[in-house]
Amino acid sequence: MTENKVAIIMGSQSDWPTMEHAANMLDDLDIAYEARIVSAHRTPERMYEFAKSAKDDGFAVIIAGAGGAAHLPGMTAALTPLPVFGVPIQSKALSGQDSLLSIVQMPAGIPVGTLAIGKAGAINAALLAAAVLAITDEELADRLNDWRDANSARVAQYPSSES
Ligand code: RP5
Repeated sequence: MTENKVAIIMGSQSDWPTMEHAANMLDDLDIAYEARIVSAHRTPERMYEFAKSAKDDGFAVIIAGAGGAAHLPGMTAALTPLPVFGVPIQSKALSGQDSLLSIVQMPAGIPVGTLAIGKAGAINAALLAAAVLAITDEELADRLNDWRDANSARVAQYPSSES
């Protein structure tokens, strides 16, 4: 088990079906994480306390999922020196384009690494977190390489009509 911990935070319980994909990916790579609901709008004090203490609490990377007017990743990034990867949740009203633009358009000075909308973004956020941790963790680097090899091996050479 990799000791460096990843924090998966999200603005709402309704984000979990998306963010669970990040958690599952971290499980597959045997990376320790904690998942928490931390809303920039509804629980701003919780967000502040989490972000200010995240580094001292032993987290190394933060994955933050939010939808709509998605301030959580940017606000969190403003409060911690840790790398923050933002996952735009696929909102009902605008299919996640609101989430994406809210997260990706950070003014210069406070970066948020923004992933794709929805499930793909959640999975890739976990893989990106793994890649960061793997820089200083050779065993994790091997597991990540194995996962990538297996991912390649799952791609058939030829298309099939059978589902
Ligand atoms: C955001 O508002 C959350 O990240 C969520 O994606 C969105 C809607 O939240 P709920 O109304 O479903 O709780 O803060």
